[in-house]
Amino acid sequence: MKMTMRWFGSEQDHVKLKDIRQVPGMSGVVGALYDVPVGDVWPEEKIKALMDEVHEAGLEMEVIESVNIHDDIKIGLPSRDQYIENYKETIRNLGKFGVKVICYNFMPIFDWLKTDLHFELPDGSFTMKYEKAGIEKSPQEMVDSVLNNSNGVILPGWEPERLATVMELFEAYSEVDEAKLRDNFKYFMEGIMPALKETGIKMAIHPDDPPYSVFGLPRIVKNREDLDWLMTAVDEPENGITFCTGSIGEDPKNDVVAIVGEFAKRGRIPFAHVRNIKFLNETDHFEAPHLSEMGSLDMHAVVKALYDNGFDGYIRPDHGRMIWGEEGRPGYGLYDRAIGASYLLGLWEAIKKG
Ligand code: DNO
Repeated sequence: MKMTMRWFGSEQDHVKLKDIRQVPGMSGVVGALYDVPVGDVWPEEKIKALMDEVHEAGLEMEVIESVNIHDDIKIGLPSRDQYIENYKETIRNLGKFGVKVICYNFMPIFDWLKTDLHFELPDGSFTMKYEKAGIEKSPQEMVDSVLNNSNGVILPGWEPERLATVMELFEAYSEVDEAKLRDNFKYFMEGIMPALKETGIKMAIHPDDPPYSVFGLPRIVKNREDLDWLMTAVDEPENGITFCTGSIGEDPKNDVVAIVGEFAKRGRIPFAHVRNIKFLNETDHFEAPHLSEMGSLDMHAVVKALYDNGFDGYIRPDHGRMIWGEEGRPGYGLYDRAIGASYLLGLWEAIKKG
């Protein structure tokens, strides 16, 4: 198991590589290129420059999050073949620099959704909250409210250029139901498989957040059955999961511990996002500190399910609260993620020696 932390690059991230390095047990960062338009090939020189910077700081970068999937692939337009070729080229380029895992998602239009990015907890810290009623607005209103409340930083998956045309995107997805989206996933995964086999890179699909349909859009990574379909449809070890406890756990019907254990045992979890959430009721929650007793998920049981089932991939503590006056990208402060990582490493050590 390797512990990592997401890092948005020296231009965009208020957290410095040298500070990440000082977090005990941190093997590396999870990075990405943020200035390559979705669908374009990631150029070797840019990958190299980023990799060199990370290595100079004494860290690794074996996981990329995300190489995003062009909407034409998810919609299934004829132009998808070119985008799949580009994706293969990006995989090969990343493989040249030691990348082992690519995290991505297959959510139409929106990546993750939260309704409050600065929810204050009784201890004075700030976290993110999700209330189902909060997304009962038009897609355009949703986009505006997220873009206007993100502290001037671009949230992952919420690139303003792409979302500027959100209503046109909705039109383009009008014929895409879950069955079609599944077909398009299979077509994509089979298409890139030769590049994965050549490089040894594993793809790790991120679950839908929240794990149900929003704004009438199809979603295909919501629960155990979906994960089983995805893994069986292209039954290769390179077709894997980014197991995100906070996303799968948002549906109280999902048995997070059983699901993570099953897919770890099947060897299909190269990467895990491990964080806690606290339910306010059946549908709403906030992102809680990692500690089991502070949230609704049993973190000891999650880590144990990974350990007992032979997990040997990468973990990141995923999100953290904003504490000690830190300001920056919601969910991605240094301090609380460092505390979360230490706690998870402590659980791991105790289980291993147990
Ligand atoms: C949110 C992240 C997601 C994730 C993408 C993967 O903080 O977990 O944005 O990176 O869904 O493509």
